[in-house]
Amino acid sequence: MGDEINPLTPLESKAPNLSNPKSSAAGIPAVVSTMKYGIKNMGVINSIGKLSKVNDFHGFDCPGCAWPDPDSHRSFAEFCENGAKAVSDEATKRRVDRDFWSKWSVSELSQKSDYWLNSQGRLTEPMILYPDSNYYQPISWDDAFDIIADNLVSLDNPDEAIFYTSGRTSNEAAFLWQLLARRYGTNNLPDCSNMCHESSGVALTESIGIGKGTVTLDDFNSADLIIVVGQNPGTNHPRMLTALRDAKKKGASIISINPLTETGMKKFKHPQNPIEMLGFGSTIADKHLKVNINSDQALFRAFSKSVIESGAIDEDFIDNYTNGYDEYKKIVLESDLINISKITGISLEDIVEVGEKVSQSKSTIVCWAMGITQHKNSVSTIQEIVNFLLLGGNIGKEGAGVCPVRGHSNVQGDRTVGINHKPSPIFIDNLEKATGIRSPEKHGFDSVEAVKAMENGSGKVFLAMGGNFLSAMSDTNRTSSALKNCNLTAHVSTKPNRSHLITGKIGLILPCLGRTEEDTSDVVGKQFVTVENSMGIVHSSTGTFKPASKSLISEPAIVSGIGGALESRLERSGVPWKNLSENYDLIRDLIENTISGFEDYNIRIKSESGFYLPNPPRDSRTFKTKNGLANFISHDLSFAESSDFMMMTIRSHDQYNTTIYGLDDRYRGIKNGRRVVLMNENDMSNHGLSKDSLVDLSSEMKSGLIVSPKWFVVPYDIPEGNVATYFPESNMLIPLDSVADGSNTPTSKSVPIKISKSKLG
Ligand SMILES: Nc1nc2c(c(=O)[nH]1)N[C@H]1C(S)=C(S)[C@@H](COP(=O)(O)OP(=O)(O)OC[C@H]3O[C@@H](n4cnc5c(=O)[nH]c(N)nc54)[C@H](O)[C@@H]3O)O[C@H]1N2
Ligand SMILES: Nc1nc2c(c(=O)[nH]1)N[C@H]1C(S)=C(S)[C@@H](COP(=O)(O)OP(=O)(O)OC[C@H]3O[C@@H](n4cnc5c(=O)[nH]c(N)nc54)[C@H](O)[C@@H]3O)O[C@H]1N2
Ligand SMILES: [Mo]
Repeated sequence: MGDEINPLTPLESKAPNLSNPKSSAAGIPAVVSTMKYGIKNMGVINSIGKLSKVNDFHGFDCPGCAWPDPDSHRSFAEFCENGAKAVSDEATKRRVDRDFWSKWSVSELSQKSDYWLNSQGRLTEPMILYPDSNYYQPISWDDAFDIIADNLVSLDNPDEAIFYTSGRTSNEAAFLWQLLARRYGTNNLPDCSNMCHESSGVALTESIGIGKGTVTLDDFNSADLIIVVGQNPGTNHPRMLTALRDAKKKGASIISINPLTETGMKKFKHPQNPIEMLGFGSTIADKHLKVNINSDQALFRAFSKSVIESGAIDEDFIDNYTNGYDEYKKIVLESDLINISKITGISLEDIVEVGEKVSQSKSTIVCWAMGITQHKNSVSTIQEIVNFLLLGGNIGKEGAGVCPVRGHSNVQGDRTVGINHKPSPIFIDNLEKATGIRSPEKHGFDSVEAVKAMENGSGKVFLAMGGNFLSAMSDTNRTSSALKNCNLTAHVSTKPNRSHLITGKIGLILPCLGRTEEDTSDVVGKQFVTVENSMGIVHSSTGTFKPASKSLISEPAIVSGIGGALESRLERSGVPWKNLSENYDLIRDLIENTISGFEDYNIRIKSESGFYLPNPPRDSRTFKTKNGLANFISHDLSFAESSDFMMMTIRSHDQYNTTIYGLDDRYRGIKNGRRVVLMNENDMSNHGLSKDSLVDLSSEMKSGLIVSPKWFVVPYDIPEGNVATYFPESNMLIPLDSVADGSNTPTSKSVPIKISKSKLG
């Protein structure tokens, strides 16, 4: 196939309609939007019946996000607008079947938008794109498994194969997937975490000995202060707004830190509370600090200074549980608030006022997401946040702790059960004891390294368990050439996406059952899977809808199919693949025998609210770091700089990562257009731009200056010098080598760019 395949969604010809950003989140508009989306995809009767199953104890886990449900009342009341969109997107009545694939060539499809591709419906049967063909054709499951196994065994070295995972995959499928990679002989297990919370994992492991958060939902009810930084919960974790509202009612203060004043942090009208729906709603943030992009490390240093200077430190905790305080204290006291005010763009008065507030708090929680993890200095910023919390003894204390808010609904579980390109020696030993499979010790590729390996020819087979690697990764053009350089690319997917169009010599689409659908086996009948939420609770998820097509099989069955085909080609047989996929209890037994915390997995999982995995810092102030203590880690202050503009690439209200549900960003008042750049009005006038002006964005890449043409300017309340665009449209401007120190995460939230009037406009 030639170069006519477009790795990017096409340009947009019309400017979006603009109105003022909304002053409150959820409420009636959210219910209306939910119903509209549900009815469009599933019809009237279906949408009411189907949506009532979300997060029901006996139903399926919401595929929307990883925010937990209250232990005592998982119910319909916990559903939210964007969770409902995720469900109806999967439960759509539309189908992408063999007729669809014979009608549209791959090059024609690549000229369609990401929104169009997703809205065509559910994939129905395995499809193959043969070398030099422009049309996908049907293939049987067995033939597809044979092609994958043949390609794998033909490689010179197992490290030439890459096994990517996206975070919607269940614990059972993820465990089998890593077992397959390791049985084959590689740790090449990049995952979406590498682009997401990897920085949190790396930073927290060094600081407190666990790469996860240390709070439960109950802690929100006893916190004095909750800081929400670099996160947009109104859109991406709407159920978190209920927790924030309830915490406020119990007396907590809330501070929001963000270059944008996101609607969810202003006011919230609970969609299941008629009084709130009709009234003014609950105020969420008491104070909003409109920081410059990537200045959070400096801001938290200023908070630490207030805590130390006001004597609000917890000396007992520092003496008994921590290391490195003296060095940290020294650099904190040397820091200059005037300089911090300049870096952050926050006035000295506000820094002092909030400093007093944080010093008075007896229990503080800090929540963060992508606004913190996707910068060059993300690891040091997160360690600064931990240092700040350690000062007040805010780890392993009621109402306090770190809360990295996870994205994909099971991204945390996938990592727990072994999706890790850097397995620990203990994991390797335990896996061998439990399964007889000895993992190689050599670390595998993360997502960025995987692209480089495919680019230079040392990665030849790319297999993806979910996701949309092409569009989710940075540097779209390089990622595209890398994928095209492979012998084989194969994607386990539910909906069509752009990764299906940019393929290796052979492209395979392996369509699977979604989380919402019934999964039955001849051996045990109806099966359920398990997932872990953002707070370390493992619980079951049982699909209840009729599968979108009779030819769909489950994710574990697909892994088993590949495993079985591979087994017959390898010398000694190792894993009873078929038995495992026919009875997930057996997979859970293997997980129990490999990973501590899963004792009596098959028994405890039957409890309605699931069970908590052990969390030593939270449970007993035990820190499994190298020195057995919680570490203050001192870093020099740093921040991303640009001679022109600093761009953050964010999500609209109508998308789920690379899945575009619609073209509106309701809370921000942007309708019917995604190719927008949010700009401060002073910056606009300095550059002679007005509303709807067409601009080109450019970024310095390895290959020289890359231009992304024709973006519509939207005047917005954002600090000068900062701009925002939506991903994945802007991913082509993020250089592959621009990554966070220590975690290798693409710096999707700090991209230095230039803006000029569009030459094509
Ligand atoms: N509906 C819906 N739900 C989702 C997703 C989705 O796409 N749609 N995605 C899921 C996934 S995988 C994830 S990881 C999460 C993502 O959840 P979020 O992290 O909330 O998602 P983003 O849109 O990337 O938002 C980042 C926020 O950080 C702010 N920000 C950017 N840079 C900075 C900075 O330097 N400092 C500070 N203080 N703030 C900054 C932005 O203004 C924005 O409000 O959501 C999950 N849930
Ligand atoms: N510029 C920029 N880039 C980013 C980010 C950013 O903020 N800015 N965020 C990053 C983050 S946080 C993340 S997590 C990544 C996301 O990266 P990915 O996880 O790779 O991408 P998604 O868009 O979530 O994947 C969507 C596809 O998953 C498939 N799918 C959906 N449900 C299922 C299922 O149940 N099973 C299977 N097998 N497949 C399914 C569908 O076919 C769908 O097309 O993107 C990253 N990329
Ligand atoms: Mo994510």
